[in-house]
Amino acid sequence: MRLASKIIAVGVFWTVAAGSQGLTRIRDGVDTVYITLHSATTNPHQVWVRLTGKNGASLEAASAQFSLAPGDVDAFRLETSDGRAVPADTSIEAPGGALYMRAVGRDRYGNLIGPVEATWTADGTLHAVDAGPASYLYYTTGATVYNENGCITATAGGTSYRMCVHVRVPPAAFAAVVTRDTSGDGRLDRVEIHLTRPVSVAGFADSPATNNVAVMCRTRTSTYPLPLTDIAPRTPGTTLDSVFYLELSGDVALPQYVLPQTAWTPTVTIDGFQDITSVEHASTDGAGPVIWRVTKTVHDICDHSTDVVTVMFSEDLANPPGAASTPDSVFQVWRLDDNGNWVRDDSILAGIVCFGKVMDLHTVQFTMSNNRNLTSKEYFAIRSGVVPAIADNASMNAPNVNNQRVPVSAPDDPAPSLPDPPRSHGCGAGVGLALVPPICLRLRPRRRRSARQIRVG
Ligand SMILES: [Ca+2]
Repeated sequence: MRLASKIIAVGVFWTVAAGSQGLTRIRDGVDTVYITLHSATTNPHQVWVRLTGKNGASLEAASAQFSLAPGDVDAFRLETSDGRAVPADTSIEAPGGALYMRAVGRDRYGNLIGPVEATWTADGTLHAVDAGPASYLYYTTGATVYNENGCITATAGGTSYRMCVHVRVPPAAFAAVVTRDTSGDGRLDRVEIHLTRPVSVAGFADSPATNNVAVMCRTRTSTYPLPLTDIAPRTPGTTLDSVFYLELSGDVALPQYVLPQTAWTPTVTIDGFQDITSVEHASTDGAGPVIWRVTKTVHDICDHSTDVVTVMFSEDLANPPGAASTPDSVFQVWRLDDNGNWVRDDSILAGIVCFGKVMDLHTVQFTMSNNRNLTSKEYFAIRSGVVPAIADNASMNAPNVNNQRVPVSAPDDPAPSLPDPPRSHGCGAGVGLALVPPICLRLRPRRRRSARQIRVG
């Protein structure tokens, strides 16, 4: 600054607000005084000089007002969005929990710089952070599937700030539990577990403690387990999965094996796994119906057109085939040839125009009006793609493509008898008792009257 006077100052005694002071010598009317300003407030700044001479003479001058910016980053801290310091140790819960933090720096004199760009790292078992550089970090847990522990470090201006994080993930709940009859033999062989999030395969499927997983059937008088043979992830070889298969024993010696199970809805309990809820969950019916029994009743050994075929399914159907369906559109007919190979021949049902009677929701009848002789060498299965579709009454499950082939129990060579589908079975809703009235008049060739049946006169 220039002083408005020709007084030759020979020296300046100076002070600054912070209390520093000193004496400098002016030569030829010019000198330089170095002043360090270290209070970078938002108010305007101004440097003012007064030279005081003898006898009260003085000269004054002031600089223009100016803003004083803070210096380089010397230190910083992590703050929340409302300016509070981020705790050194924080816990959040996945998948909704998140952390927001920003790096706020100060210069060597403590002047606030504001948000400063930092680089970010995470250690321990924490999932990765966006390394930046960025002045803030938004750390989400939407994809976190198991507990994590570690610390996040921000580095700016050669200094670092570290805070530790614990991400807690609640146990996975059941999204769905669904029964399956993958072999199509009418017994449950799998229960599909659908979890709300992936869990460690190593911690669940590979656990030898299958005893901690129970698939239970309940009757009105007792409760019994369906034994497991394995727990497998849906995707072999994966480390995380949200769908697991509880493989059920197909041991024919088990007492429940003699019963059709495609309507059963056992409960599932998983105990002792940190990542999975231990709350019991009922399954839903995901097993399609199969044929359980086929019986031919002979009324006239000389007239096969009077033979009545009764087909019992393993569970109630939503729409048992009736007047609108023909047996050959609903069933496949198979035989074993002399070499033990399956040979399909539906023609033995050709020409039968409809089902004769719907006994109940899981039993239908038709008459061999085509006069063909059905024997115990024939096996029945449900055709796939039947219209209207054959489906169970509980969940509209269609039959498996590989639904079992059941031999005809015929008087010539009765097939081994199996128990009926229980009227009130032990695992959920029972097979219905509702009777559906006949919906189709039985059509069969007109029979000739014998001479004794002809009325005369
Ligand atoms: Ca079913």
